[in-house]
Amino acid sequence: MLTTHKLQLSLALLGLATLTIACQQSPSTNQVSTAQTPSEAISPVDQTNSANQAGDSSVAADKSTTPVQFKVETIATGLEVPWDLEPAPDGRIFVLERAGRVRILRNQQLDLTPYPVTLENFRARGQGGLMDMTLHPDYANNKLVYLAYTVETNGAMHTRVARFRDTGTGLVFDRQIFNAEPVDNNTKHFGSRIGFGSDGKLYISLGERGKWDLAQDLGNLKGKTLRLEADGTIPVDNPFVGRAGAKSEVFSYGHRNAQAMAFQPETGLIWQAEHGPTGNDRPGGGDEINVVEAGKNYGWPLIHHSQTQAGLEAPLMEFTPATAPGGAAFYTGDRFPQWQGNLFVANLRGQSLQRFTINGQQISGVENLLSNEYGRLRAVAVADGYVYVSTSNGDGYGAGSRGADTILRLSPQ
Ligand SMILES: [Ca+2]
Repeated sequence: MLTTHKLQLSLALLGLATLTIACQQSPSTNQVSTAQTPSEAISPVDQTNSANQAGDSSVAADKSTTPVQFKVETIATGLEVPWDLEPAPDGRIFVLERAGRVRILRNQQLDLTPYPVTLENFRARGQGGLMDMTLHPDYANNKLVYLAYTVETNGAMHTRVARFRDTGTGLVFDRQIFNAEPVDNNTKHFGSRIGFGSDGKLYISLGERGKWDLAQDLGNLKGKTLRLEADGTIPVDNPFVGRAGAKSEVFSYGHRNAQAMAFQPETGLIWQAEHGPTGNDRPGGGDEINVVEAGKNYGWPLIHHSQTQAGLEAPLMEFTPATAPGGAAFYTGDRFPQWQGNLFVANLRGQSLQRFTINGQQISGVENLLSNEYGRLRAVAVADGYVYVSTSNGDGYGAGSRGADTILRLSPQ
């Protein structure tokens, strides 16, 4: 059931969004947008059943939920399912296309020639492909980057994370970091977001590959968040180290398919958004936002949507019908002071960029941006105070053809 003040929160934001649309000036650039009325109902979880839901401030007192006017520019076109946007400290942004290409965006221009990289045994098939990149915490000095992608051996696929060195003219293989074995012969629920936490450890989100019960099996890596050292070895302080029958790589479990992960700068908390069931496995919807913590069980498939059960973590917020979150990033920068510290989540089926205000470990407000204007949205990144978003209309679920995808940039109006 909905708690009263969360319901009021959603209604308050609906009102703000409507007001903003009414006040919006005519576009001064090629494409302009501002807050849109949420296209889908948002179903906050029952706060009475979650220890993490106390102490929300009222939306009316939270100025950060006020919609901000911004313009949207299309800065790159002709892309093939750009799954990740990874900003580098030198101002470049790496663009990963699912088909296996790394591209460079610099000075708002996409290099015509892909950035050379060789991915051994790489295969883009089903939901797999080249999925994510993250930079080593000391990238500025060691130029090491990590790629997550799917490989195929004997007809079976799995997720690999490998490390490369950025030479300035391409990426050169350094070493394999992780292989999500055993392999599986289906082509779905790879998860495959990667990133370094504030503790310097490498976190990997792995989907359950469509085999629900694996998410609860600590002896299997699927349906988990994993935690590794930068060289791929297993940290001795991982939560299940030494437990009989458990994989030591596991950090959290009970995940269906988390394709969005972001590290909160001020707190180091790991935020994930994951896909809920499609209707084939459980009733459709129930996409989740969670703060992922060591040793915790996020419930799939034992609980889903806003269900609760002792010992299992219910989501901070869930979305029915499905929004299908594809990427997430925290805002830091000077161009949108009102967005400082907000969490952005790009949605595929939801065709929106959601902006969440956060109070402690709670979501205190949500605003839907870009709703139904650009189709499916996959990756979101923040660089130099701008917000970058990629579309994913050519991914087989959208209406776009191969090569139909774009990168958008949000800047102050
Ligand atoms: Ca990335």
